[in-house]
Amino acid sequence: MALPKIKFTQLFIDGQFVDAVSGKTFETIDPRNGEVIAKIAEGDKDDIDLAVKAARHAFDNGPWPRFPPSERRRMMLKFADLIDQNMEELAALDSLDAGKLYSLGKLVEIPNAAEKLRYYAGAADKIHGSTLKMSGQLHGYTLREPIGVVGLIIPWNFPSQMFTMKVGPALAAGCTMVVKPAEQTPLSALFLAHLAKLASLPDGVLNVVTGYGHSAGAAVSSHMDIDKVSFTGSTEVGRLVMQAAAATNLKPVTLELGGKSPFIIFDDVDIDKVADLAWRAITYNKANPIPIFGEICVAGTRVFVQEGIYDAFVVKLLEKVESWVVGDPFDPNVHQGPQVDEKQYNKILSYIEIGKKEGATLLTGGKPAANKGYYIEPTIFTDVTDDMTIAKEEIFGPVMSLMKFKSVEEAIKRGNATKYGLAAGVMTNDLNIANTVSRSIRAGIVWINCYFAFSDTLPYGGYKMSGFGRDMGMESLESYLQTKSVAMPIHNSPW
Ligand code: TXE
Repeated sequence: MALPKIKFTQLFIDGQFVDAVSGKTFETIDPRNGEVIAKIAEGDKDDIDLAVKAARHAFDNGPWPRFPPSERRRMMLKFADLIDQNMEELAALDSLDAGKLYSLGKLVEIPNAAEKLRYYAGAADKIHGSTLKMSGQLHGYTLREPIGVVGLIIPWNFPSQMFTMKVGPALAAGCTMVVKPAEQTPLSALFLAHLAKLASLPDGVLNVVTGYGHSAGAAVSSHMDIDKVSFTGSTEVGRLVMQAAAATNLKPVTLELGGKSPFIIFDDVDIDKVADLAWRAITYNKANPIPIFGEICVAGTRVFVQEGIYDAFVVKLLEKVESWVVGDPFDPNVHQGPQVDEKQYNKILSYIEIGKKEGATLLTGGKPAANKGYYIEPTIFTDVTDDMTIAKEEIFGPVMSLMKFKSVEEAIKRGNATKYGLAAGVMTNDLNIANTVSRSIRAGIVWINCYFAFSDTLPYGGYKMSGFGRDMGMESLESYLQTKSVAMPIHNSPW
């Protein structure tokens, strides 16, 4: 297919595409070959200030929070329709920028990005408070009001979906916003800003400032006039965001951070089916049949297999690897595209070296899969112990650690032996085991006999150092609202 033409490279502030105040630009890189795709405006603190000013004005004086909710819904639905109408271009932009499989973008991710807007559009007119009894001759009620101007800092692994996942509830609540996309993947965010304008969102409601995390991102989290920040990214940066929020205006933050999810397989399962699922649990988001390879925070990277089926399971996994094609994400026959950038590519390769040095056995893979671009072979380690670095730290790539266990108790204990708590998978046909393990694992989402079973309706977020607060579902909408209690005498006389 023809590669997309890059139409938008400037910041989107107050309804206009503009250069950065500094006039600076940065290069966005094609992970298939390391070549420059385009030069993008490099926003920093001055641009964030302008974007916040526009968002503040739109919030304090503009129509968005004052619209009847049905009007917000109508515009959000139009925005979603425009995403559908531009599905191929958006999917291609994300493939080009992030190395994501084009076919999956078109089939799954971009349609889903539109659906997220529809889900929250439907909620826009269902936001309401309560009427409450008070003592004496008083009654009270609550109003659910938009929290104000929000800062949305998003990563590169799901550029379009993360955009609407955060923008959707913020719009429905009546907030105005500044989005800071990842420096690796600015293209689709700018295209989405253009669609928002076509959908008639009033100027200043949705602003997009592309640029680096240490400058533009940090200016969002420390801004005195941003009322809330929603962040998805690394645990290290999540900590900085929270510190900046605390050191400035005490804005609430929601953090969706790293993970090291256990995928626990008991020996009563159908090995063939579960090997397939386990493979997808580590390869998702770069792999077909479900979407950059393992670049997803819920990746089931620690695969615990009960001893009775361990050897047979290893054989099945190797069969999957044999038919696995790593290559250009625009090629429909390819299962796995490149990693997003050189930094991630080097990070993954260095973890593979650490795994070997610490004594894990490299069963397959472990090397670059091409001589240009950021391609890495699907990699499986066996003989991994819980204290090895590859079993503890988030690798964010196609690297699976296989571990053997004996009992339910051992599986729970080792599954929980991580500072993270984002997701877990439990594969068994025994209901007692499924219920016991799912209730004992400390993670924000547990999948029983499935993996990556996401839905816009299902809240999503972490326990422990995987963060707090939830994206998706009505719980996310709640975090863009605040409650005002109003009290008044029942009879119109001073109380
Ligand atoms: O993340 P960063 P990176 C994990 C994954 C990955 C690692 C590093 O393990 O290998 O993080 O990835 C912005 N103030 N995840 O370096 O730096 C940045 O510009 C405010 C997990 O890409 O956390 C980008 O928009 N913002 C993850 C966003 O934060 C700052 C997804 C994420 O970048 C900032 C991605 C600062 N000081 C990586 N510094 C997940 N949970 O899905 C950077 N940013």
